[in-house]
Amino acid sequence: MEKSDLQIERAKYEPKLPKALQGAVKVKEGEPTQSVDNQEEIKKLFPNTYGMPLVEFVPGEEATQKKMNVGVILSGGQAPGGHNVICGLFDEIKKLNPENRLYGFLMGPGGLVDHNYIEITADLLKDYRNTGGFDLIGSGRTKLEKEDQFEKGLQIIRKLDIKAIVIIGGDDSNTNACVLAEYYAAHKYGVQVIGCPKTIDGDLKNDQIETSFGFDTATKTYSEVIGNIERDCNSARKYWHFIKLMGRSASHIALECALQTHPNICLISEEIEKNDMTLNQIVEQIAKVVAYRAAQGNNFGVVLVPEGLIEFIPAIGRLIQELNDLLAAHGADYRNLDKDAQRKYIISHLSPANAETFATLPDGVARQLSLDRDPHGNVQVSLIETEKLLSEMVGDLLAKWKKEGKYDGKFAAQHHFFGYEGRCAAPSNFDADYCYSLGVSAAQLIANDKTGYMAIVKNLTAKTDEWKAGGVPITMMMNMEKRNGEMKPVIRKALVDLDGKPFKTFAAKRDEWAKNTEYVYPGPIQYWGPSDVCDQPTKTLKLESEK
Ligand code: FBP
Repeated sequence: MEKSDLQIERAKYEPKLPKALQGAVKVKEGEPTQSVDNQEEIKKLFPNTYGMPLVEFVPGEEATQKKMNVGVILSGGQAPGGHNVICGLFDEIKKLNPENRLYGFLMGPGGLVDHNYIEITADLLKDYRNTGGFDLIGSGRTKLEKEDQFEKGLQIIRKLDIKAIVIIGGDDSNTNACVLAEYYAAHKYGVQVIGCPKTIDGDLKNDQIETSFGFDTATKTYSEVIGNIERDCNSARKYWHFIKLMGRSASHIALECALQTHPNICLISEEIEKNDMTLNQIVEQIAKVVAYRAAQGNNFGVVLVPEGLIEFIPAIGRLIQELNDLLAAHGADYRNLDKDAQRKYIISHLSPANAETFATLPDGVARQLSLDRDPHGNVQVSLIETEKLLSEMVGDLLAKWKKEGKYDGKFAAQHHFFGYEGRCAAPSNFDADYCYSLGVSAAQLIANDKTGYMAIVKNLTAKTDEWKAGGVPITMMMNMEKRNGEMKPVIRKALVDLDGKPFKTFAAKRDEWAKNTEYVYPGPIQYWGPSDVCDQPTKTLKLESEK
């Protein structure tokens, strides 16, 4: 495979590790833990992995380790740095004992069930150090939840003499990691399962996880392109750019990009939900800014739209809830109908209020909402063109205002969706270091016989040397939520905190950004150069750490 000059140079980068992980390591255990909610139910469901203590790694004594083989799985959407987690894991297990082996299961959790794997060797890994993507072993969204999957997985685990499986994934995949850990512990199979916090969405965070990996690089990549669009917009002064940004549920990505680029408008789904806003109110809010700027002679602007917006508009959220239950219960009879019959079927099976909301939605959106969910029961919001829906509705409202003599500007819209563009970018120095450290922590959790834990690295706004590494019991992050029509134990998703510093900082500035043109052009991620440019974490992380 031919490599770019940047790839060749970047491969030489040596990720920095926290002090505690640089030499031999020992475990310092904290107090027993509890789940964030529904303690009794979670304890009952996870009797073997509930209540375990937090773990921190501190410098220890060199000791010879017994040989151990490890399996690794990449699960869900790509996130920059996944390859570095695998590199950290590989290097550490080889350091513990050169005879240790690492196996990669192919194309996500399905690889474990179907026994598709490769051995990951130093030679293979050398082309993947500090690279983006998950292409070393591929990823997938197969949900690991059934006993027969766990048993089939066990066959290959036994054949390869694997001591532990590391699942690198988001909240859903780590929930499954915990279910698998509990199952293997309950059956006394002696197989450990360790999770690792991945997702560009940034919604896998809590008191123990400061950020999920990939968020840093993805938001910097999107902010670079948003900045370029802003500059184009400010040069031609003739378009309104509607930019949808990935992040299935939470608006962390949109918020971080807004903090980096100062767009004229950035919608935050969590605020829209809290204020019980309708789609028409959102449209009116945008149209007012367009009209204000037009009156100043500025017929241009940039609007950031979080991907998950539609689910947070309360009336549409209620509709989706009922649709989820309906599809879970009657998906099979509905799937064989043609398009028109499907629409009628849905309207006739919904409660009157939700049927009315459904009937008023543009055809394309209504259809997307009633398509199959992903294997974890989520609406596939990346397929819904909210940016176009909003700009069309804004255009219609402005045309109405024009007729009424309330507005006299020009409105021409351009649409963009940034999601896949950022998920496989070469990891920033932050993500390269963070991911490598997570891989090393995962190896240490395994060597220290832990199961049902997620590898963590904290204190991330300090110098890498001062980062703190360890593990958090996955059950500690769980509560009960409805999925596919049933109450299930899941890791609680972190939405944008409207009382938190990142949102408040944005909220204090957004009126000025709407009226004036105060764009910031962050430029591309830099891998070499002044530390102030190359090693800075996200604004979200910095503001959150200020407390
Ligand atoms: P994960 O939660 O698995 O990290 O994936 C998140 C995400 O990138 C979302 O932002 C997006 O909605 C979704 O994946 C898209 O999924 P797919 O890759 O299957 O199209």
